[in-house]
Amino acid sequence: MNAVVDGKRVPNFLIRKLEKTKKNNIKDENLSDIIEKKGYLYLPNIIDTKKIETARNEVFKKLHEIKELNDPFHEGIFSGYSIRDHVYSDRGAFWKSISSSKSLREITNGAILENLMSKIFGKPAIGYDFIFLRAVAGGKFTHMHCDSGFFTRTTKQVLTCWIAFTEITIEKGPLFIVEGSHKFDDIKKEFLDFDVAIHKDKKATIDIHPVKFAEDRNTKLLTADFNPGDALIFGMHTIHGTFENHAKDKKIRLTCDIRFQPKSEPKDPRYFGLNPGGTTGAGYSELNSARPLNEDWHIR
Ligand SMILES: O=C(O)CCC(=O)C(=O)O
Ligand SMILES: [Fe+2]
Repeated sequence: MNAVVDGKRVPNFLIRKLEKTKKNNIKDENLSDIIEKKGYLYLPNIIDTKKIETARNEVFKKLHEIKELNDPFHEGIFSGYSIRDHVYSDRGAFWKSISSSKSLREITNGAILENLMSKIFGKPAIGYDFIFLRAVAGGKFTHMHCDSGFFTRTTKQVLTCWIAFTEITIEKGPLFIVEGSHKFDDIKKEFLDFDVAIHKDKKATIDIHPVKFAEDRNTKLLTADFNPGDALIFGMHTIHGTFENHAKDKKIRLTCDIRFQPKSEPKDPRYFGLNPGGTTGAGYSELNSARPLNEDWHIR
């Protein structure tokens, strides 16, 4: 099984496994020190798999109704087809409704992650209301970037949590972290005051193929065979992207990413409230996921 980005094979020697933080050790470890040192926390099986399954099936059922998934819908197999735009006149409203399901929100904005994040920050934390649920079909991947240009307008104390809702082996396009990248000073400098919605002449995407990027910097791409319920937490300067979903079984990758910050820090109104505008102000319609599964993605 191969890792691929943009149709190009990623050689195995560039790939290394993420180091696990064991659930039993969470109590004892200084989690913020680990993030400071490694740039991430990898937490297998942090969310109850039954809860994940319920949330996933709700999403899959909706995608099946618009003919994007084959029967039986719970397998999550992409049909290659979509009637999303015939059924829903407003893509953003549709994706917002999917993103608002109680079963999903119990995971993303529920007690487990909130408590964990509070432990990491050392003070009460809050999850952003605007979340990034991603249903990813074949041929798609997320370009390398760091999250600072999106989420640090009002506070720098922000962490991303990426959650797996399906099995994501290497050919299904898991997330990867560039090892040691949270300490790449040139990148930190380049993106320190960058705001993707203000500095429109610049992109958040690091437009270098991950193979070249890792080779040039003599580093590795860290990833894992993710299972439903696994989570990965990382800071705003950690460079990450995803491999391409090129799975022969045509199963989609379902993940959701959400940001957390201390409750006491000023909130960016774009990401909080009942009708958050998101990064650009266009709401949930700005997300690639709001596009029918058979449509190409934009690059930010
Ligand atoms: O899942 C993806 O495709 C990208 C995730 C990401 O960039 C993030 O969680 O910050
Ligand atoms: Fe990201």
